[in-house]
Amino acid sequence: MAAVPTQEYDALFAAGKEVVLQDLSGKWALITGASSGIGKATACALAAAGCNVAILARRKDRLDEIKAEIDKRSLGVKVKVVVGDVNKDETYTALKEQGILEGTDFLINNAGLAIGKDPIGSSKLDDWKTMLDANCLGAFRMVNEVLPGIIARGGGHVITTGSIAGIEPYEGGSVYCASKHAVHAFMKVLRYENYTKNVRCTVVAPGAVGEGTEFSEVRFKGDQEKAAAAYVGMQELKATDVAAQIVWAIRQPAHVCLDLIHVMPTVQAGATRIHRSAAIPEDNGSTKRARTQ
Ligand code: 8X3
Repeated sequence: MAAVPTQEYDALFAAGKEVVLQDLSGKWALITGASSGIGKATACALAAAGCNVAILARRKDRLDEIKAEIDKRSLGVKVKVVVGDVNKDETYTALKEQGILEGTDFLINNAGLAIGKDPIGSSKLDDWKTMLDANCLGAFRMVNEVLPGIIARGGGHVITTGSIAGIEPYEGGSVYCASKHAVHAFMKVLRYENYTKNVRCTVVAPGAVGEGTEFSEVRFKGDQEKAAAAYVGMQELKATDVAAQIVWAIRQPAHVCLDLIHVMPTVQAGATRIHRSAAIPEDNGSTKRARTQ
């Protein structure tokens, strides 16, 4: 039997300063939920990394704005806009017509939401349906439709936005947590079924993500005060923090798959363990006053 190859010292030292990342030029990423938050940040970050992007969401004006921003930066990438809902048949017709179903290398399966934070017994059925439709059925269907093309192209990457809520449920989060647990389970099965086909599968599971997103506003149905209260006294994650993780996962060497990226604010150690304080550390080592309501 051949010996396991050794790694030279030069390689050991290089790992700390010259990370070899994959070149994304000529590749296509399809990003769902791309009109805001993590999806929008990921579209911009991937374009900056040289990847062509197909951006999908329901709000055309937002998508057009993102396309214009990418175009004006002359990044040398192409942008396709798809206006649609991940649960509608016509969205998949449009994806097919634009050659996206067959042409995607990386699916950033991000569309989803939390809506309502009422306890079981007084939750709204419509809120549950909305979350299950978007977070589960829509996300699962998107993978089902895009995966054959990825396999036909010789491999690729499916990244789905999970959550701390998919790892640790919490009061008031019943169906949101259930939907994200389902997402994590679905992605595990996807991994089991595709690790022999050069398809990488990643769940990115953030804790509290506020800045740059509409997450909390949507959850609290436009109540700005309640939405802001979620992040008082803490530096939560920004949309760009999560986007950077997604780009990092995609750009890993081809033999490396990040199955789960569980990224949390430094001050959050669990779904309900958040340290809130009067002063928030900044990246430069100083502190700023905590956000207040
Ligand atoms: C978003 C994080 O903690 O609001 O998925 O569920 S949390």
